[in-house]
Amino acid sequence: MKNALQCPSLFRAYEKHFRVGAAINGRMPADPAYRELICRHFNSITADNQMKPMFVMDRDATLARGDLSHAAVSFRSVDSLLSFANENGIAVRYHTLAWHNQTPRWFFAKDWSDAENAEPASRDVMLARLENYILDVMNHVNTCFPGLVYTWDVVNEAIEPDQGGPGLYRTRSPWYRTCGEDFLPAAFRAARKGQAPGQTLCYNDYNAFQPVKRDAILALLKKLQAENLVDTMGMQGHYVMDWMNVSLCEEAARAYAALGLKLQVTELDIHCNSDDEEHRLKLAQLYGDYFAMLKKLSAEGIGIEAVTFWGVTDADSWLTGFRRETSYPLLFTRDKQAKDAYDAVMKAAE
Ligand code: 9MR
Repeated sequence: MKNALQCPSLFRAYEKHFRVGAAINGRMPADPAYRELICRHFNSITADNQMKPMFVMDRDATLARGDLSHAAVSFRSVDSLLSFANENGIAVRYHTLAWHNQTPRWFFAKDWSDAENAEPASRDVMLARLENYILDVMNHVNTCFPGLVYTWDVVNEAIEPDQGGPGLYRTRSPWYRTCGEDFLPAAFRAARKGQAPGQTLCYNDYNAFQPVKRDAILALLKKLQAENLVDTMGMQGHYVMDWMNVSLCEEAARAYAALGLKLQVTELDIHCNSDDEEHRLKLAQLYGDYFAMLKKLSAEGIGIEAVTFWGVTDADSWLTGFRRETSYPLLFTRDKQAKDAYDAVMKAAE
């Protein structure tokens, strides 16, 4: 294995096709080895957490402001990441504006109460809070860091077949419970108002390759397109080695692109619970096939804006905690060595 700090750049290898990005955490910009690794291999970053509503919405300031339809926001964690990107000439994808998760529960309460059984705010109030929040974030980012963000995850993970009523919407989401499916077009309308020229608006979801979920997402995207509200489909791409199916990913990517949308792979990793030789080679095969497929789509003229890994090295992956076993899902080892999977991705670019 080779030191990832000395290997040829991933993003340069794919420059003709799409940006290559990574999700980073708040500690990485202060770590010289991570800084070097990120700048060498990625020309797009997003935050694994710091840009999510729970890190931006400020309850004390909201209570002090006393406006029941307008939460106060604080951009400390967002700005430190945007400054890092800005100083190093790295573009940013903003993840995420409207999400059922990592949004404080008080944001959905009638009187900003933080109690578990608080009375929810009405639909109209929630739609006003949603628009105010989205515009506050977009205006701040576009004013303080003009030209830095190229794409916004406007709504994340609204379709969930296991909870699905009509349309297979995620019915247990506080957004769905307060506003029904109307929160989706409302979020995108606000984002259209807040976007700067050249930025794209993205719907983002996981398991977007699975036929049942894919078809529900396609129906949602068509509704949004009828009002020209969405530009890009974000296929997250959290895969598991034993069931990842590159052909199904290709079929789904083609179906989204056939609507006239751009594509992004927004959160790529392949869970794998060993790094013995057999697993290393299988991981390399899957990554190689996957990137070859993406490159083929791009060569055919399908617009792929970016492919973003969910983490930089295996040490940063959320999967180890989530799967309750050590995971080896990315291209670089915990010691920042380039794996066979890195070689396979580079080979697919040739
Ligand atoms: O990587 C994120 C992890 O640190 C958080 O604990 C988790 C909380 O839900 O969110 C992770 O990121 C998720 C992303 O925001 C949306 N798609 C699924 C990702 C992995 O769970």
